[in-house]
Amino acid sequence: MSPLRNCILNKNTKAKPIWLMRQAGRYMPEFREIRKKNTNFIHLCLNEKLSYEITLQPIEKFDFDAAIIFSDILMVPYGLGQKVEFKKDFGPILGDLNINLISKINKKNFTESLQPIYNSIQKVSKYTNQKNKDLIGFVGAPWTLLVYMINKQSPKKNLDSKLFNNEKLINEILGILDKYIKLHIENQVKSGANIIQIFDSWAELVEDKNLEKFIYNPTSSLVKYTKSLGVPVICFPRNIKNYKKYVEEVKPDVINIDYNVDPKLIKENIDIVIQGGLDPKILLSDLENVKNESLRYLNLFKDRPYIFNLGHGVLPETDPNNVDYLVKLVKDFKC
Ligand code: 1CP
Repeated sequence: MSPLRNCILNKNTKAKPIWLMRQAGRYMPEFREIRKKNTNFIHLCLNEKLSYEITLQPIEKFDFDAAIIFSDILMVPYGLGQKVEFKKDFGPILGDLNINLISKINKKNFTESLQPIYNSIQKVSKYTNQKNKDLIGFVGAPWTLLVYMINKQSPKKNLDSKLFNNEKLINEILGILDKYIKLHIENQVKSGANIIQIFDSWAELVEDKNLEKFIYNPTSSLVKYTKSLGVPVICFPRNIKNYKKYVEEVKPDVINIDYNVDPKLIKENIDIVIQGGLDPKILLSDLENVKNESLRYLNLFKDRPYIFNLGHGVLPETDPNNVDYLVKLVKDFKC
């Protein structure tokens, strides 16, 4: 069985499979070369030949155990007809959210506008099946997509909390997102993705009293749906305060932890498969430090099913040689 599925489904502890969030991206000179010639990021995500090539760049270079399809969580708002652009050195900029327009989208239009992503998944899955590797499809969680859709830019830049006061509108958008994120999951699974990861990058912005309505309920609906397709699901509610409660409420197969949480406490309190944790900044330091910090996670989760990953995405300034060193270290680790 492929390495991640063996860890997730059979609770295998003998090997620690490894892949990294944002493994296909800006720290790789091979990616930057392609990106220079393709200034429109959305078009790049919808170029099935290049998306296939970019997805496999880190697999061929570092021999990761899983590929993650080169795309973006904001392809769902794009598929719903909202304008999405990526401005250099700024990040995403979305157009006004026109609920009347979005309500007119149907499943057929949505699937057609994202078809190149599904074609790319089909091609990558032939490669990953042949090499006995996994292929991760992904979506943004409803809350995180809602934040980008109504804030129209990263909340890192600015977030107007008044935007969330219109409860009727928020509920309407959450309803639409539930339907179309499920469709995006289904299309990826039908094309060959054999694991789904749900990114809730802005889970930390939700106050405790609203967790049920914005995080637990909408995400557990997606988790149930993904499981019904026979595919395991990994959740990453970045910087959520209470991972234990999240796992109890949302019931993913795997929980990806961030780097601010103490992994010892996670080990003591959570008994499902764990993924990630290492601070991506560690990869900017020297190899000795990379070794010591990585061994901390590997030794701690030695007797547990554990997928090696980071506590957030690989940073653009990361030296690819450090990534190479890390992958070898994890693969040589004896459990
Ligand atoms: O060259 C460039 O400027 C583009 C940089 C880039 C890349 C390589 C963006 C812009 N997205 C991606 C790809 C991407 N995004 C992947 C591909 C597969 C991989 O290698 O992992 C994935 C899984 C994502 C997921 C994603 N996009 C998330 C969730 C994970 C996370 O990092 O928190 C989020 C929040 C986004 C939105 C997004 N896409 C890109 C940017 C700059 C942002 C905004 C981030 C922010 O708000 O600061």
